[in-house]
Amino acid sequence: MAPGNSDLTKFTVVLPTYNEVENVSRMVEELFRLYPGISVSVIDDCSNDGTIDAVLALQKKHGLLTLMRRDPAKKGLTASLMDGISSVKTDFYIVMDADFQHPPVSVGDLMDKISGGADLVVGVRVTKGPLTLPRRIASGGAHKLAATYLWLRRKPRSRDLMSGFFGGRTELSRKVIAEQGAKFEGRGFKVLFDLMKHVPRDIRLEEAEFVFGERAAGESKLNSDIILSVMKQCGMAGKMLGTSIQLLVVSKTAQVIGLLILVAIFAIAIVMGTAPHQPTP
Ligand SMILES: Nc1nc2c(ncn2[C@@H]2O[C@H](COP(=O)(O)OP(=O)(O)OP(=O)(O)O)[C@@H](O)[C@H]2O)c(=O)[nH]1
Ligand SMILES: [Mg+2]
Repeated sequence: MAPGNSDLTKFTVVLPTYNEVENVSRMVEELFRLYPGISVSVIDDCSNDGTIDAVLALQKKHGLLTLMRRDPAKKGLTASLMDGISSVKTDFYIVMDADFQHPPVSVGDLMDKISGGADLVVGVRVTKGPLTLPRRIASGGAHKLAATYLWLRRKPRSRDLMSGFFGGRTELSRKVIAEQGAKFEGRGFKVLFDLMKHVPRDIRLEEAEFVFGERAAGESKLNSDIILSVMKQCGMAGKMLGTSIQLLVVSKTAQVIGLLILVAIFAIAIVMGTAPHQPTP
C-alpha cells in the first residue's frame, strides 16, 4: 500500500501514453499526491486526442513531470518503454499503464521491494477478471510459452510474465536495453518478457501482487497482431510460427489449422512450463 518506506526521490514512474486524454491528468495527479518527491515521465507516441496538451498543462504545476514526444515512424509500446527506461535519471523506475488497470496505490509495494534490494520486481495480477475470456486464454497461453522459453534458457521467471506493471534498478535494465535492445519486439506490448530474456541469471527477482482493474476510460490499443507478437519474441521458431499464423488468418479454413497449431503449441508449452518457477532466490 502507498506510500511505503521508500525514498521517493529515487523513483521515476514511466507512463506510456497513446490517446489517453481521459486518463492521463488524473493518473499524474494521483501519482504526485500519493508519492510526493517521485518523478513521472510520460512517453507519448504522437497522441492526437489532446493527451500532449494535457501533459504540457500539468508540467506548469509539477516540476518533476517530463514528457517525451516520440517519432511517429518508431511507434510502439515496447519501443516507447525502452526509450523511457533508458532516459530515467533516478536510481529506480516503475513502469505502469496510464489507464488505471495498474492501481496507483500498488506502486508503493513495488517501490518497497526495489528499495529492499530487488533488481527487478514484477507486479503479479491476482485476478485477470477484467479481461474477456479470449483475452484470458491468450494471456495464459502466452505466459506458458514465455515461461517455457525462459525455463529452457535457465533464466529467472515470474508468475506473470505478461505483466505491464514492473520496475527495477535503472542501471541494470538500461544496460540490457543498450546491449540487447536490437532484439526486442519494438511494436509489441511485452517489454518485461524481452528484458527477462536478457537479464543475468543471478538477478534478484521479486514479485508484488496487485488487483488488476478495468480500463478507467478510453479505448484499448491492443490488437490481434500485438497478441501474436509474443510468439515472435520466442526465438526463430516462435517468429516463424507467429508470422505463419498471421498469414493463415486471412482464410477461414486456415483459421482452423492455425487454431489447431496454437492448441498444440500451448499444450506442449503447458507440459514443459510446469517446472517450478524461481521468482525469489
Ligand atoms: N507510447 C505508447 N503508449 C502506448 C502505445 N500503445 C498503448 N500505449 C499505452 O500503453 C498502455 C497500455 O495500453 P492498453 O491499450 O491499455 O493495453 P492493454 O492494457 O494491454 O489492453 P486493455 O486491457 O484492453 O486496456 C496505456 O497507457 C496506453 O496508452 C504505443 O504505441 N505507444
Ligand atoms: Mg489497458
